Amino acid sequence: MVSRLRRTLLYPRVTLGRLLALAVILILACGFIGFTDVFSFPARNAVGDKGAPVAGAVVGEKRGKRRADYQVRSDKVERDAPGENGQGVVLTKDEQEQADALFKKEAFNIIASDKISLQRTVPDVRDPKCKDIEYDAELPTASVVIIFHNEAWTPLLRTVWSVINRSPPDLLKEVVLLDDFSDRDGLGGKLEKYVAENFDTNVVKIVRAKSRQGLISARVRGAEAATGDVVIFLDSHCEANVGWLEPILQRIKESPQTMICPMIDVISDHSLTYSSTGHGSSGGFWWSLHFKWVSMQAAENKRRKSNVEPYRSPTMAGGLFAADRKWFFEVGAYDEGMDVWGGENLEISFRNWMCHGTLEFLPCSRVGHIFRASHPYTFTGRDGTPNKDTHGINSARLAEVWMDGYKRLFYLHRQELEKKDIGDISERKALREKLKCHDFKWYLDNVYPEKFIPDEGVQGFGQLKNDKSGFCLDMLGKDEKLTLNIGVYHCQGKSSAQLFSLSKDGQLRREENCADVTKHARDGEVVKMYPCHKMESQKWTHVKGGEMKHPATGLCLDVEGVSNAGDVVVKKCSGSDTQKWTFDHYE
Ligand code: LR7
Ligand code: MN
Repeated sequence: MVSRLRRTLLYPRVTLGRLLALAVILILACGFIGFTDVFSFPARNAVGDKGAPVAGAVVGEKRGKRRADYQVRSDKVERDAPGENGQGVVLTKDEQEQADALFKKEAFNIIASDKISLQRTVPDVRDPKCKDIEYDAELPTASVVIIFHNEAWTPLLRTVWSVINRSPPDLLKEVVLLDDFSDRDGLGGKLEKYVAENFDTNVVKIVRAKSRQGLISARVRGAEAATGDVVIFLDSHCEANVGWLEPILQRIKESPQTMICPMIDVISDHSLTYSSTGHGSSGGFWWSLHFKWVSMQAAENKRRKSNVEPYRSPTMAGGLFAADRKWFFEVGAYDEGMDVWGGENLEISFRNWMCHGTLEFLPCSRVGHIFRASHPYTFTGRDGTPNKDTHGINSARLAEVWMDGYKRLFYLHRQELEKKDIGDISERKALREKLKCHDFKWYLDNVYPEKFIPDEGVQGFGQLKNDKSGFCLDMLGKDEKLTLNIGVYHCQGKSSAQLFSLSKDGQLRREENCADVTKHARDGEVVKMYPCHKMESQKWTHVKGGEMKHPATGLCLDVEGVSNAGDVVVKKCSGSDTQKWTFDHYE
Protein backbone atom coordinates (compact mmCIF):
# COMPACT_ATOMS: atom_id res chain seq x y z
CA MET A 1 0.00 0.00 0.00
CA VAL A 2 2.73 2.41 0.93
CA SER A 3 4.63 1.72 -2.22
CA ARG A 4 1.55 2.40 -4.33
CA LEU A 5 1.05 5.63 -2.49
CA ARG A 6 4.64 6.55 -2.90
CA ARG A 7 4.43 5.94 -6.60
CA THR A 8 1.41 8.16 -6.90
CA LEU A 9 3.26 10.77 -4.95
CA LEU A 10 6.33 10.76 -7.06
CA TYR A 11 5.09 10.41 -10.56
CA PRO A 12 2.22 12.71 -11.43
CA ARG A 13 2.76 16.40 -12.03
CA VAL A 14 2.19 17.58 -8.55
CA THR A 15 -0.36 20.27 -7.85
CA LEU A 16 -0.54 21.85 -4.45
CA GLY A 17 -4.07 20.62 -3.68
CA ARG A 18 -3.29 17.08 -4.77
CA LEU A 19 -0.16 17.10 -2.74
CA LEU A 20 -1.81 18.26 0.45
CA ALA A 21 -4.48 15.62 0.09
CA LEU A 22 -1.85 12.96 -0.49
CA ALA A 23 0.19 14.18 2.46
CA VAL A 24 -2.77 13.77 4.74
CA ILE A 25 -3.47 10.29 3.39
CA LEU A 26 0.15 9.32 3.75
CA ILE A 27 0.40 10.53 7.32
CA LEU A 28 -2.70 8.54 8.16
CA ALA A 29 -1.38 5.53 6.32
CA CYS A 30 1.96 5.76 8.09
CA GLY A 31 0.25 5.84 11.45
CA PHE A 32 -1.89 2.92 10.43
CA ILE A 33 0.92 0.60 9.51
CA GLY A 34 3.08 1.58 12.43
CA PHE A 35 5.40 4.24 11.09
CA THR A 36 6.84 6.47 13.75
CA ASP A 37 5.57 9.95 14.14
CA VAL A 38 8.65 11.46 12.54
CA PHE A 39 7.24 12.54 9.26
CA SER A 40 7.73 15.83 7.64
CA PHE A 41 8.08 17.48 4.32
CA PRO A 42 11.64 18.54 3.78
CA ALA A 43 12.96 22.02 4.11
CA ARG A 44 13.32 23.03 0.54
CA ASN A 45 16.54 24.01 -1.14
CA ALA A 46 15.14 25.17 -4.35
CA VAL A 47 12.34 26.94 -6.03
CA GLY A 48 10.99 25.92 -9.42
CA ASP A 49 12.41 26.65 -12.84
CA LYS A 50 10.65 29.99 -13.04
CA GLY A 51 10.22 30.75 -9.39
CA ALA A 52 7.22 28.53 -8.72
CA PRO A 53 7.56 26.39 -5.62
CA VAL A 54 7.95 22.72 -6.21
CA ALA A 55 6.97 20.14 -3.72
CA GLY A 56 9.10 17.27 -2.61
CA ALA A 57 8.26 14.16 -0.68
CA VAL A 58 10.16 12.01 1.74
CA VAL A 59 9.22 8.57 2.80
CA GLY A 60 8.07 8.21 6.33
CA GLU A 61 10.88 7.33 8.66
CA LYS A 62 10.27 3.91 10.00
CA ARG A 63 12.00 3.48 13.34
CA GLY A 64 14.79 5.82 12.29
CA LYS A 65 15.16 4.35 8.84
CA ARG A 66 14.75 5.86 5.41
CA ARG A 67 14.62 4.65 1.84
CA ALA A 68 16.49 6.21 -1.01
CA ASP A 69 13.76 7.57 -3.20
CA TYR A 70 13.62 11.28 -2.53
CA GLN A 71 12.85 13.20 -5.67
CA VAL A 72 11.51 16.65 -6.45
CA ARG A 73 10.01 17.24 -9.84
CA SER A 74 9.53 20.60 -11.40
CA ASP A 75 5.91 21.26 -12.25
CA LYS A 76 7.14 23.48 -15.05
CA VAL A 77 8.57 20.63 -17.07
CA GLU A 78 6.34 18.88 -19.55
CA ARG A 79 6.79 15.16 -19.28
CA ASP A 80 7.19 14.80 -23.02
CA ALA A 81 9.65 17.71 -23.32
CA PRO A 82 12.94 16.99 -25.14
CA GLY A 83 15.26 14.75 -23.18
CA GLU A 84 12.76 13.92 -20.42
CA ASN A 85 13.30 10.66 -18.63
CA GLY A 86 16.86 10.74 -19.90
CA GLN A 87 15.89 10.36 -23.52
CA GLY A 88 18.08 11.54 -26.34
CA VAL A 89 17.26 14.61 -28.36
CA VAL A 90 16.59 14.47 -32.08
CA LEU A 91 17.61 17.64 -33.87
CA THR A 92 16.36 19.13 -37.11
CA LYS A 93 18.79 19.24 -40.00
CA ASP A 94 19.61 22.89 -39.34
CA GLU A 95 20.11 22.33 -35.63
CA GLN A 96 22.29 19.34 -36.32
CA GLU A 97 24.50 21.41 -38.61
CA GLN A 98 24.84 24.02 -35.89
CA ALA A 99 25.65 21.30 -33.34
CA ASP A 100 28.28 19.79 -35.62
CA ALA A 101 29.90 23.18 -36.10
CA LEU A 102 30.11 23.69 -32.33
CA PHE A 103 31.12 20.14 -31.47
CA LYS A 104 34.83 20.72 -31.75
CA LYS A 105 34.86 23.70 -29.39
CA GLU A 106 32.40 22.28 -26.86
CA ALA A 107 33.41 18.62 -27.13
CA PHE A 108 29.73 17.64 -26.93
CA ASN A 109 26.36 18.46 -28.49
CA ILE A 110 25.52 21.77 -26.89
CA ILE A 111 22.47 22.37 -29.08
CA ALA A 112 20.84 19.17 -27.83
CA SER A 113 21.76 20.01 -24.24
CA ASP A 114 20.27 23.49 -24.53
CA LYS A 115 16.91 22.03 -25.58
CA ILE A 116 16.61 19.90 -22.45
CA SER A 117 15.13 21.20 -19.22
CA LEU A 118 17.68 21.96 -16.53
CA GLN A 119 15.48 19.85 -14.30
CA ARG A 120 14.90 16.92 -16.59
CA THR A 121 14.09 13.56 -15.10
CA VAL A 122 16.30 10.55 -15.65
CA PRO A 123 15.27 6.89 -15.67
CA ASP A 124 15.74 5.19 -12.33
CA VAL A 125 18.11 2.52 -13.60
CA ARG A 126 18.95 1.05 -10.21
CA ASP A 127 18.49 -2.61 -9.55
CA PRO A 128 14.95 -2.85 -8.09
CA LYS A 129 16.46 -4.35 -4.93
CA CYS A 130 18.06 -0.98 -4.19
CA LYS A 131 14.64 0.46 -3.45
CA ASP A 132 14.10 -1.96 -0.59
CA ILE A 133 17.27 -1.08 1.26
CA GLU A 134 16.73 0.91 4.42
CA TYR A 135 19.21 3.57 5.42
CA ASP A 136 19.65 5.30 8.75
CA ALA A 137 17.56 8.40 9.25
CA GLU A 138 20.61 9.97 10.88
CA LEU A 139 23.39 10.20 8.35
CA PRO A 140 26.42 12.43 7.94
CA THR A 141 25.81 15.55 5.86
CA ALA A 142 27.22 16.03 2.38
CA SER A 143 28.96 18.88 0.62
CA VAL A 144 28.84 18.36 -3.10
CA VAL A 145 31.81 20.03 -4.77
CA ILE A 146 31.43 20.74 -8.46
CA ILE A 147 34.58 22.13 -10.01
CA PHE A 148 34.45 23.71 -13.44
CA HIS A 149 36.57 25.53 -15.94
CA ASN A 150 34.67 27.03 -18.86
CA GLU A 151 31.87 24.50 -18.65
CA ALA A 152 28.84 25.13 -20.86
CA TRP A 153 25.83 26.61 -19.07
CA THR A 154 23.23 23.87 -19.41
CA PRO A 155 25.33 20.86 -18.33
CA LEU A 156 26.64 22.83 -15.37
CA LEU A 157 23.21 23.94 -14.15
CA ARG A 158 21.70 20.55 -14.88
CA THR A 159 24.34 19.07 -12.58
CA VAL A 160 23.32 21.44 -9.80
CA TRP A 161 19.59 20.88 -10.27
CA SER A 162 20.00 17.12 -10.33
CA VAL A 163 21.77 17.28 -6.97
CA ILE A 164 19.21 19.64 -5.47
CA ASN A 165 16.21 17.73 -6.76
CA ARG A 166 17.43 14.29 -5.85
CA SER A 167 19.19 14.80 -2.50
CA PRO A 168 17.17 14.83 0.71
CA PRO A 169 17.56 18.40 2.02
CA ASP A 170 18.45 17.27 5.52
CA LEU A 171 21.47 15.43 4.11
CA LEU A 172 22.67 18.04 1.65
CA LYS A 173 24.65 20.63 3.56
CA GLU A 174 25.67 22.55 0.46
CA VAL A 175 26.71 22.54 -3.15
CA VAL A 176 30.04 24.25 -3.68
CA LEU A 177 30.46 25.53 -7.22
CA LEU A 178 34.20 25.96 -7.51
CA ASP A 179 34.94 28.08 -10.54
CA ASP A 180 38.46 27.34 -11.67
CA PHE A 181 39.03 30.78 -13.21
CA SER A 182 36.63 30.44 -16.12
CA ASP A 183 36.60 33.24 -18.66
CA ARG A 184 33.61 32.11 -20.61
CA ASP A 185 30.57 34.37 -20.99
CA GLY A 186 27.78 33.72 -18.53
CA LEU A 187 29.79 32.04 -15.81
CA GLY A 188 30.35 35.33 -13.97
CA GLY A 189 27.51 37.68 -13.01
CA LYS A 190 24.85 35.73 -14.86
CA LEU A 191 25.63 32.62 -12.84
CA GLU A 192 25.51 34.55 -9.58
CA LYS A 193 22.14 36.03 -10.51
CA TYR A 194 20.75 32.66 -11.54
CA VAL A 195 21.89 30.98 -8.34
CA ALA A 196 20.46 33.79 -6.19
CA GLU A 197 17.12 33.62 -7.98
CA ASN A 198 16.76 29.86 -8.05
CA PHE A 199 18.48 28.40 -5.01
CA ASP A 200 19.00 29.10 -1.37
CA THR A 201 22.43 30.75 -1.39
CA ASN A 202 23.19 29.16 1.96
CA VAL A 203 23.04 25.90 0.10
CA VAL A 204 24.40 26.66 -3.36
CA LYS A 205 27.63 28.59 -2.98
CA ILE A 206 29.94 29.94 -5.65
CA VAL A 207 33.65 30.02 -4.86
CA ARG A 208 36.03 31.52 -7.40
CA ALA A 209 39.68 30.63 -7.83
CA LYS A 210 41.84 33.70 -8.48
CA SER A 211 43.96 31.92 -11.04
CA ARG A 212 43.63 28.72 -13.01
CA GLN A 213 44.29 25.92 -10.53
CA GLY A 214 43.85 22.87 -12.71
CA LEU A 215 41.32 20.30 -11.65
CA ILE A 216 43.46 18.78 -8.92
CA SER A 217 44.04 21.93 -6.89
CA ALA A 218 40.55 23.14 -7.75
CA ARG A 219 39.12 20.12 -5.94
CA VAL A 220 41.27 20.84 -2.89
CA ARG A 221 40.05 24.47 -2.85
CA GLY A 222 36.49 23.13 -3.09
CA ALA A 223 36.97 20.67 -0.23
CA GLU A 224 38.52 23.45 1.88
CA ALA A 225 35.43 25.58 1.33
CA ALA A 226 33.12 22.68 2.20
CA THR A 227 31.66 22.32 5.69
CA GLY A 228 29.69 19.04 5.51
CA ASP A 229 30.87 15.76 7.05
CA VAL A 230 31.35 14.16 3.67
CA VAL A 231 32.72 15.75 0.54
CA ILE A 232 31.43 14.49 -2.78
CA PHE A 233 33.11 15.56 -5.98
CA LEU A 234 31.30 15.70 -9.29
CA ASP A 235 32.39 16.80 -12.74
CA SER A 236 30.45 19.78 -14.02
CA HIS A 237 28.43 17.77 -16.58
CA CYS A 238 26.69 15.16 -14.48
CA GLU A 239 23.15 14.18 -13.54
CA ALA A 240 22.60 12.56 -10.16
CA ASN A 241 19.99 9.82 -10.23
CA VAL A 242 17.25 8.99 -7.73
CA GLY A 243 18.58 7.76 -4.41
CA TRP A 244 22.21 8.48 -5.31
CA LEU A 245 23.13 10.12 -1.99
CA GLU A 246 21.80 7.94 0.82
CA PRO A 247 23.90 4.83 0.09
CA ILE A 248 27.08 6.92 -0.09
CA LEU A 249 26.48 8.57 3.26
CA GLN A 250 25.48 5.31 4.90
CA ARG A 251 28.65 3.58 3.75
CA ILE A 252 30.92 6.41 4.83
CA LYS A 253 29.17 6.53 8.18
CA GLU A 254 29.98 2.85 8.64
CA SER A 255 33.49 3.10 7.25
CA PRO A 256 34.98 6.61 7.26
CA GLN A 257 38.22 5.57 5.58
CA THR A 258 36.42 4.18 2.58
CA MET A 259 36.27 6.33 -0.51
CA ILE A 260 33.14 5.72 -2.50
CA CYS A 261 32.37 5.95 -6.19
CA PRO A 262 28.84 5.93 -7.52
CA MET A 263 28.25 3.90 -10.66
CA ILE A 264 28.97 6.27 -13.51
CA ASP A 265 26.16 6.06 -16.05
CA VAL A 266 26.68 7.34 -19.54
CA ILE A 267 25.17 10.53 -20.90
CA SER A 268 25.84 10.51 -24.62
CA ASP A 269 27.95 13.41 -25.84
CA HIS A 270 25.93 13.41 -29.09
CA SER A 271 22.29 12.85 -28.12
CA LEU A 272 22.39 13.43 -24.34
CA THR A 273 20.68 10.07 -23.80
CA TYR A 274 21.10 8.83 -20.23
CA SER A 275 21.88 5.13 -20.15
CA SER A 276 22.89 2.68 -17.47
CA THR A 277 26.37 1.22 -17.36
CA GLY A 278 24.93 -1.76 -15.51
CA HIS A 279 26.90 -2.91 -12.55
CA GLY A 280 29.99 -4.94 -11.98
CA SER A 281 32.64 -2.81 -13.60
CA SER A 282 35.63 -1.85 -11.57
CA GLY A 283 38.60 0.47 -11.98
CA GLY A 284 41.97 -0.78 -13.17
CA PHE A 285 44.91 0.84 -14.91
CA TRP A 286 47.39 0.40 -17.70
CA TRP A 287 51.06 0.46 -16.79
CA SER A 288 51.18 3.63 -18.90
CA LEU A 289 49.08 4.96 -15.98
CA HIS A 290 45.93 5.54 -17.93
CA PHE A 291 42.69 4.51 -16.27
CA LYS A 292 40.97 1.38 -17.52
CA TRP A 293 37.56 -0.14 -16.79
CA VAL A 294 37.92 -3.79 -15.85
CA SER A 295 35.48 -6.36 -14.54
CA MET A 296 34.95 -6.83 -10.85
CA GLN A 297 37.76 -8.64 -9.07
CA ALA A 298 36.99 -12.34 -8.80
CA ALA A 299 37.37 -12.31 -5.03
CA GLU A 300 34.77 -9.58 -4.70
CA ASN A 301 32.43 -11.36 -7.02
CA LYS A 302 32.73 -14.44 -4.86
CA ARG A 303 32.42 -12.63 -1.56
CA ARG A 304 29.23 -10.72 -2.32
CA LYS A 305 25.89 -12.23 -1.56
CA SER A 306 23.89 -9.76 -3.61
CA ASN A 307 24.69 -7.61 -6.61
CA VAL A 308 23.55 -4.48 -4.80
CA GLU A 309 26.30 -4.74 -2.20
CA PRO A 310 29.25 -2.35 -2.43
CA TYR A 311 32.39 -3.84 -3.91
CA ARG A 312 36.06 -3.02 -3.70
CA SER A 313 37.80 -1.54 -6.69
CA PRO A 314 41.56 -1.14 -7.20
CA THR A 315 41.16 2.34 -8.71
CA MET A 316 38.62 5.05 -9.52
CA ALA A 317 37.99 7.01 -12.71
CA GLY A 318 38.54 10.20 -10.74
CA GLY A 319 35.74 12.68 -11.21
CA LEU A 320 32.89 11.28 -9.15
CA PHE A 321 33.66 10.13 -5.64
CA ALA A 322 32.97 10.75 -1.99
CA ALA A 323 35.13 10.78 1.10
CA ASP A 324 34.76 11.65 4.73
CA ARG A 325 36.02 15.23 4.59
CA LYS A 326 38.40 14.83 7.54
CA TRP A 327 39.79 11.61 6.13
CA PHE A 328 40.25 13.20 2.67
CA PHE A 329 42.65 15.73 4.20
CA GLU A 330 44.26 13.31 6.63
CA VAL A 331 45.21 10.97 3.84
CA GLY A 332 46.79 13.79 1.87
CA ALA A 333 43.99 15.39 -0.23
CA TYR A 334 45.82 15.56 -3.55
CA ASP A 335 49.33 16.13 -4.82
CA GLU A 336 49.05 19.80 -5.67
CA GLY A 337 52.25 19.57 -7.65
CA MET A 338 49.99 18.04 -10.30
CA ASP A 339 48.72 20.41 -12.95
CA VAL A 340 45.56 20.80 -15.12
CA TRP A 341 44.33 17.24 -15.76
CA GLY A 342 45.30 13.61 -15.36
CA GLY A 343 46.95 11.12 -13.03
CA GLU A 344 45.32 12.28 -9.79
CA ASN A 345 42.69 9.53 -10.03
CA LEU A 346 45.27 6.74 -9.85
CA GLU A 347 47.32 8.64 -7.30
CA ILE A 348 44.43 8.97 -4.85
CA SER A 349 43.42 5.35 -5.48
CA PHE A 350 46.87 3.90 -4.79
CA ARG A 351 47.40 6.25 -1.87
CA ASN A 352 44.11 5.59 -0.14
CA TRP A 353 44.61 1.83 -0.40
CA MET A 354 48.26 1.92 0.59
CA CYS A 355 47.63 4.30 3.50
CA HIS A 356 45.00 2.23 5.28
CA GLY A 357 41.82 3.24 3.47
CA THR A 358 39.69 1.35 0.97
CA LEU A 359 37.85 2.19 -2.24
CA GLU A 360 34.42 0.90 -3.14
CA PHE A 361 31.90 1.14 -5.94
CA LEU A 362 28.28 1.38 -4.94
CA PRO A 363 25.76 -0.21 -7.31
CA CYS A 364 22.75 1.56 -5.77
CA SER A 365 24.22 5.03 -6.18
CA ARG A 366 24.17 6.22 -9.78
CA VAL A 367 25.26 9.42 -11.45
CA GLY A 368 25.35 10.12 -15.18
CA HIS A 369 28.37 11.80 -16.76
CA ILE A 370 28.79 13.24 -20.25
CA PHE A 371 31.75 11.34 -21.65
CA ARG A 372 33.55 13.72 -23.98
CA ALA A 373 36.17 12.66 -26.47
CA SER A 374 38.20 15.86 -26.05
CA HIS A 375 38.40 18.80 -23.68
CA PRO A 376 36.72 22.18 -24.10
CA TYR A 377 39.66 23.96 -22.47
CA THR A 378 43.37 24.57 -22.93
CA PHE A 379 46.16 22.57 -21.34
CA THR A 380 48.24 25.60 -20.44
CA GLY A 381 50.16 24.75 -17.28
CA ARG A 382 50.42 27.01 -14.24
CA ASP A 383 53.97 27.75 -15.39
CA GLY A 384 52.59 29.08 -18.67
CA THR A 385 53.65 26.10 -20.81
CA PRO A 386 51.08 25.70 -23.59
CA ASN A 387 49.80 22.21 -24.45
CA LYS A 388 51.54 20.77 -21.45
CA ASP A 389 51.70 16.99 -21.14
CA THR A 390 50.15 17.18 -17.71
CA HIS A 391 49.00 13.58 -17.69
CA GLY A 392 52.57 12.41 -18.31
CA ILE A 393 54.21 14.65 -15.74
CA ASN A 394 51.50 14.10 -13.11
CA SER A 395 51.82 10.36 -13.63
CA ALA A 396 55.59 10.47 -13.28
CA ARG A 397 55.11 12.22 -9.94
CA LEU A 398 52.78 9.50 -8.80
CA ALA A 399 55.11 6.76 -10.04
CA GLU A 400 58.06 8.29 -8.18
CA VAL A 401 56.17 8.69 -4.91
CA TRP A 402 54.03 5.56 -4.79
CA MET A 403 55.16 2.82 -7.12
CA ASP A 404 58.60 1.89 -5.81
CA GLY A 405 60.41 -0.37 -8.27
CA TYR A 406 57.27 -0.83 -10.36
CA LYS A 407 57.77 2.64 -11.78
CA ARG A 408 60.01 0.83 -14.28
CA LEU A 409 56.86 -0.42 -16.00
CA PHE A 410 55.54 3.12 -16.38
CA TYR A 411 58.85 4.38 -17.75
CA LEU A 412 58.89 1.56 -20.26
CA HIS A 413 55.97 3.37 -21.85
CA ARG A 414 57.24 6.87 -21.20
CA GLN A 415 61.03 6.73 -21.44
CA GLU A 416 61.33 10.45 -22.15
CA LEU A 417 59.84 11.24 -18.74
CA GLU A 418 62.53 9.45 -16.80
CA LYS A 419 64.85 12.43 -17.04
CA LYS A 420 62.27 15.19 -17.09
CA ASP A 421 61.91 17.79 -14.34
CA ILE A 422 58.70 16.87 -12.55
CA GLY A 423 59.04 19.33 -9.68
CA ASP A 424 59.56 18.71 -5.99
CA ILE A 425 58.04 15.54 -4.58
CA SER A 426 59.68 15.57 -1.15
CA GLU A 427 56.47 16.60 0.64
CA ARG A 428 54.57 13.72 -0.86
CA LYS A 429 57.30 11.29 0.08
CA ALA A 430 57.18 12.67 3.62
CA LEU A 431 53.42 12.11 3.67
CA ARG A 432 53.94 8.48 2.74
CA GLU A 433 56.44 8.13 5.59
CA LYS A 434 54.19 9.90 8.08
CA LEU A 435 51.17 7.76 7.31
CA LYS A 436 53.29 4.59 7.38
CA CYS A 437 51.76 3.42 4.17
CA HIS A 438 52.15 -0.04 2.66
CA ASP A 439 54.41 -0.43 -0.35
CA PHE A 440 53.25 -0.87 -3.91
CA LYS A 441 53.91 -4.59 -3.87
CA TRP A 442 51.45 -4.87 -0.98
CA TYR A 443 48.90 -3.04 -3.13
CA LEU A 444 49.42 -5.37 -6.07
CA ASP A 445 49.34 -8.51 -3.93
CA ASN A 446 46.38 -7.56 -1.78
CA VAL A 447 44.25 -5.11 -3.71
CA TYR A 448 44.87 -5.97 -7.33
CA PRO A 449 46.19 -9.53 -7.55
CA GLU A 450 44.67 -9.80 -11.02
CA LYS A 451 46.94 -7.12 -12.43
CA PHE A 452 49.39 -8.66 -14.84
CA ILE A 453 53.00 -7.78 -14.17
CA PRO A 454 54.84 -8.32 -17.45
CA ASP A 455 58.25 -9.11 -15.97
CA GLU A 456 57.45 -11.00 -12.76
CA GLY A 457 56.45 -14.64 -12.36
CA VAL A 458 56.63 -15.31 -16.10
CA GLN A 459 58.62 -17.77 -18.22
CA GLY A 460 60.11 -15.05 -20.38
CA PHE A 461 59.67 -11.36 -21.25
CA GLY A 462 61.03 -8.45 -23.26
CA GLN A 463 61.37 -8.46 -27.03
CA LEU A 464 60.56 -11.73 -28.73
CA LYS A 465 63.18 -11.89 -31.45
CA ASN A 466 63.57 -14.04 -34.50
CA ASP A 467 67.32 -14.04 -35.12
CA LYS A 468 67.16 -15.07 -38.73
CA SER A 469 65.12 -12.03 -39.82
CA GLY A 470 66.06 -9.56 -37.08
CA PHE A 471 62.35 -9.02 -36.53
CA CYS A 472 60.61 -8.75 -33.20
CA LEU A 473 56.91 -9.16 -32.43
CA ASP A 474 55.41 -5.66 -32.50
CA MET A 475 52.01 -4.04 -31.87
CA LEU A 476 52.68 -1.70 -34.81
CA GLY A 477 51.07 1.24 -33.05
CA LYS A 478 47.59 -0.23 -33.18
CA ASP A 479 44.94 0.52 -30.56
CA GLU A 480 45.19 -2.28 -28.04
CA LYS A 481 41.56 -1.95 -27.07
CA LEU A 482 40.65 -3.58 -30.35
CA THR A 483 41.17 -7.07 -31.61
CA LEU A 484 44.09 -6.93 -33.96
CA ASN A 485 46.71 -8.93 -35.78
CA ILE A 486 50.18 -9.08 -34.28
CA GLY A 487 52.91 -7.81 -36.54
CA VAL A 488 56.67 -7.88 -36.69
CA TYR A 489 59.14 -5.04 -36.99
CA HIS A 490 62.89 -4.57 -36.83
CA CYS A 491 63.87 -5.01 -33.20
CA GLN A 492 63.94 -1.64 -31.42
CA GLY A 493 65.69 -2.37 -28.15
CA LYS A 494 63.60 -0.93 -25.32
CA SER A 495 60.25 -0.25 -26.93
CA SER A 496 56.91 -0.75 -25.22
CA ALA A 497 55.35 -1.85 -28.52
CA GLN A 498 57.70 -4.85 -28.53
CA LEU A 499 57.22 -5.92 -24.93
CA PHE A 500 55.72 -9.40 -24.71
CA SER A 501 55.63 -11.99 -21.97
CA LEU A 502 55.13 -15.72 -21.83
CA SER A 503 53.19 -16.35 -18.63
CA LYS A 504 53.62 -19.40 -16.43
CA ASP A 505 50.45 -20.90 -17.87
CA GLY A 506 51.60 -20.38 -21.44
CA GLN A 507 49.92 -17.15 -22.50
CA LEU A 508 51.91 -15.15 -25.04
CA ARG A 509 50.67 -11.80 -23.91
CA ARG A 510 50.64 -8.07 -23.29
CA GLU A 511 48.94 -6.37 -20.33
CA GLU A 512 45.39 -7.32 -21.19
CA ASN A 513 45.45 -9.17 -24.47
CA CYS A 514 46.78 -12.58 -25.43
CA ALA A 515 47.95 -14.06 -28.73
CA ASP A 516 45.10 -16.22 -29.94
CA VAL A 517 44.77 -18.79 -32.72
CA THR A 518 41.50 -20.65 -33.23
CA LYS A 519 41.55 -24.39 -33.55
CA HIS A 520 40.38 -24.10 -37.17
CA ALA A 521 43.46 -22.08 -38.12
CA ARG A 522 45.15 -23.15 -41.33
CA ASP A 523 48.78 -23.08 -42.27
CA GLY A 524 49.71 -19.41 -42.81
CA GLU A 525 46.97 -17.94 -40.60
CA VAL A 526 47.55 -14.59 -38.84
CA VAL A 527 47.66 -14.37 -35.04
CA LYS A 528 45.19 -12.10 -33.23
CA MET A 529 45.31 -10.36 -29.89
CA TYR A 530 42.18 -10.99 -27.79
CA PRO A 531 41.36 -10.24 -24.16
CA CYS A 532 43.09 -12.95 -22.16
CA HIS A 533 41.27 -16.04 -21.00
CA LYS A 534 42.63 -19.38 -19.94
CA MET A 535 41.41 -21.49 -22.86
CA GLU A 536 43.51 -23.45 -25.26
CA SER A 537 43.35 -21.03 -28.20
CA GLN A 538 45.69 -18.87 -26.09
CA LYS A 539 48.18 -21.51 -24.94
CA TRP A 540 51.73 -21.65 -26.25
CA THR A 541 54.83 -23.67 -25.46
CA HIS A 542 58.35 -22.46 -25.93
CA VAL A 543 61.92 -23.01 -24.83
CA LYS A 544 64.66 -20.43 -25.22
CA GLY A 545 65.84 -20.15 -28.82
CA GLY A 546 63.29 -22.67 -30.02
CA GLU A 547 59.87 -22.62 -31.59
CA MET A 548 56.79 -20.87 -30.16
CA LYS A 549 54.28 -23.65 -30.54
CA HIS A 550 50.50 -23.54 -30.35
CA PRO A 551 49.62 -27.06 -29.17
CA ALA A 552 45.90 -26.82 -29.95
CA THR A 553 46.65 -26.55 -33.67
CA GLY A 554 50.16 -27.95 -33.69
CA LEU A 555 51.27 -24.83 -35.60
CA CYS A 556 54.32 -22.66 -34.90
CA LEU A 557 54.90 -18.90 -34.94
CA ASP A 558 56.70 -18.08 -38.18
CA VAL A 559 58.08 -15.10 -40.12
CA GLU A 560 58.68 -16.90 -43.38
CA GLY A 561 57.66 -14.60 -46.22
CA VAL A 562 56.66 -11.83 -43.81
CA SER A 563 58.06 -8.36 -44.46
CA ASN A 564 58.82 -5.52 -42.04
CA ALA A 565 55.56 -4.23 -40.50
CA GLY A 566 53.73 -7.28 -41.82
CA ASP A 567 51.58 -9.71 -39.82
CA VAL A 568 53.24 -12.67 -38.17
CA VAL A 569 51.72 -16.06 -39.02
CA VAL A 570 51.48 -19.63 -37.73
CA LYS A 571 52.73 -22.46 -39.93
CA LYS A 572 53.35 -26.15 -39.75
CA CYS A 573 56.22 -26.67 -37.31
CA SER A 574 59.34 -27.37 -39.36
CA GLY A 575 62.28 -26.49 -37.18
CA SER A 576 63.25 -23.80 -39.70
CA ASP A 577 65.16 -20.71 -38.56
CA THR A 578 62.11 -18.54 -39.27
CA GLN A 579 60.39 -20.36 -36.40
CA LYS A 580 63.11 -19.80 -33.78
CA TRP A 581 62.42 -17.22 -31.12
CA THR A 582 64.24 -15.76 -28.14
CA PHE A 583 63.02 -13.47 -25.37
CA ASP A 584 65.39 -10.88 -23.90
CA HIS A 585 64.90 -12.42 -20.45
CA TYR A 586 64.03 -15.83 -19.07
CA GLU A 587 63.25 -16.70 -15.49
O1 LR7 B 1 41.87 23.04 -15.42
C1 LR7 B 1 40.82 22.46 -15.22
N1 LR7 B 1 40.02 22.87 -14.20
C2 LR7 B 1 38.82 22.29 -13.92
O2 LR7 B 1 38.13 22.71 -12.99
C3 LR7 B 1 40.38 21.36 -15.99
C4 LR7 B 1 39.17 20.78 -15.70
N2 LR7 B 1 38.39 21.25 -14.71
C5 LR7 B 1 37.12 20.61 -14.39
C6 LR7 B 1 36.18 20.40 -15.56
O3 LR7 B 1 35.38 21.52 -15.81
C7 LR7 B 1 35.39 19.18 -15.11
O4 LR7 B 1 34.32 19.51 -14.29
O5 LR7 B 1 37.43 19.31 -13.96
C8 LR7 B 1 36.40 18.41 -14.28
C9 LR7 B 1 36.97 17.19 -15.00
O6 LR7 B 1 37.40 17.54 -16.29
P1 LR7 B 1 36.91 16.71 -17.57
O7 LR7 B 1 35.47 16.49 -17.49
O8 LR7 B 1 37.43 17.41 -18.78
O9 LR7 B 1 37.67 15.36 -17.33
P2 LR7 B 1 37.27 13.88 -17.89
O10 LR7 B 1 35.88 13.56 -17.52
O11 LR7 B 1 37.67 13.80 -19.29
O12 LR7 B 1 38.32 12.98 -17.09
C10 LR7 B 1 38.37 12.05 -16.01
O13 LR7 B 1 39.76 12.00 -15.60
C11 LR7 B 1 40.25 13.20 -15.08
C12 LR7 B 1 41.71 12.95 -14.77
O14 LR7 B 1 42.34 14.08 -14.35
C13 LR7 B 1 39.46 13.67 -13.87
O15 LR7 B 1 39.65 12.84 -12.76
C14 LR7 B 1 37.99 13.74 -14.26
O16 LR7 B 1 37.23 14.12 -13.15
C15 LR7 B 1 37.58 12.38 -14.76
N3 LR7 B 1 36.18 12.22 -15.04
C16 LR7 B 1 35.52 11.12 -14.54
O17 LR7 B 1 36.01 10.34 -13.76
C17 LR7 B 1 34.13 10.90 -15.02
C18 LR7 B 1 34.05 9.54 -15.62
C19 LR7 B 1 34.95 9.46 -16.82
C20 LR7 B 1 35.70 8.24 -16.94
C21 LR7 B 1 36.37 7.24 -17.10
MN1 MN C 1 34.16 14.84 -17.19
